[in-house]
Amino acid sequence: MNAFAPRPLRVLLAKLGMDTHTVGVTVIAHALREAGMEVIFAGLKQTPEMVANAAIQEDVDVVGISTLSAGHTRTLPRLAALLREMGAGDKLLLAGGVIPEEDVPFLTAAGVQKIFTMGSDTRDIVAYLQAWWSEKLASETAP
Ligand code: B12
Repeated sequence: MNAFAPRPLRVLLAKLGMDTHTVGVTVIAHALREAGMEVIFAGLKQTPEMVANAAIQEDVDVVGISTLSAGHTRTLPRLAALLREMGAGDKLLLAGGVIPEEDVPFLTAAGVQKIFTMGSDTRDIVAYLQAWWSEKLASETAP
């Protein structure tokens, strides 16, 4: 890597609770890796505490949760709160999967910055992350 090039975006992907739908998270992991991002998969059956700890230990920029079996209105706000409490509120918290539209305002108010529901185009997800990362790098290097 060019010493002057920005470091790649680091993303932690995980699934919370008993949700064992793995296709979406696998598709996202491949798409982000193909776009040059570093992707770590924390695995299935994680708790919000496990994910928050892994996010800090792995020093990721983004935490992405894939959720298809409900429970997201309980687990995602808990994860957002833990990240804030642990001083990691600057990490981007994303979620995707089967999330009813009516839950979106509640989740965004609780600290999930962006939600990509069923049928989202992976190119839109990559573009969103690239734009967020460029903005973050620009704000970090601004005089
Ligand atoms: C395949 C499937 C299964 C397979 C899973 C196999 C596997 N290893 O993944 C099997 C048969 C095992 C299964 C089991 C069950 N399933 Co199922 N399953 C599905 C199905 C048909 C497709 C899911 C899928 O793979 N989609 C393809 C991927 C590519 O799409 P995706 O995951 O949505 O991901 C996209 C976006 O959501 C987004 N995204 C997803 N994750 C992330 C993460 C991030 C960070 C980002 C940015 C974006 C993102 O980007 C992706 C690309 O567009 C859905 C119906 C559906 N149409 O979604 C039901 C569905 C999810 N299942 C459902 C249910 C109820 C179950 C069971 C409870 C059934 C049962 N009674 O046993 C169990 C639960 C098992 C468990 N413990 O979790 C319900 C969930 C209902 C709900 N949430 O309210 C659904 C919606 C079916 C329905 N209409 O009722 N299932």
